[in-house]
Amino acid sequence: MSERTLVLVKPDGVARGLVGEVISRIERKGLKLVALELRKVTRELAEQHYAEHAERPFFGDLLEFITSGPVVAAVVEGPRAVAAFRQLAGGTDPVEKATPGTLRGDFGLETQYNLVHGSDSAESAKREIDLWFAGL
Ligand code: RTP
Ligand code: MG
Repeated sequence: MSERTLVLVKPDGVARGLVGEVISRIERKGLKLVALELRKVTRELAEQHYAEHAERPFFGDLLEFITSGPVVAAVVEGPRAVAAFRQLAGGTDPVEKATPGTLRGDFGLETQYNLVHGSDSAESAKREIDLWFAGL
């Protein structure tokens, strides 16, 4: 059974030239790209995307960061795609949680600048894909 997930290469990943690395790992894992686009993120889109964190102390910084430069947005498909990409990404804190061999573990140092986003459930994926790629 195939499912879809929304992947973002965040502004830090794009600025550091890690788009190819992220795409390459997605493809080598066996997942398939069904949409891929470089996007400037508006504040409105950022607020909707991260709505679940609206009450968190880091929300303002998170919005500043995610709108600070272009992101690469992708829809990725395959068996257990949500969990499979979260495995490739590694834990949210690139040092304390992500292990070497993961994107965050290999390339990240700080929780805010953790390179990639991946939907955290099939329900989140559906909501986020509708938000970023309406009609896909
Ligand atoms: P994401 O949604 O971006 O894929 O990351 P995630 O599921 O691993 O982590 P989540 O808890 O959803 O947090 C969303 C993003 O907010 C930033 N963050 N900063 N300063 C902090 O304590 C803090 N905590 C989270 C990170 O950029 C995180 O990816
Ligand atoms: Mg999350």
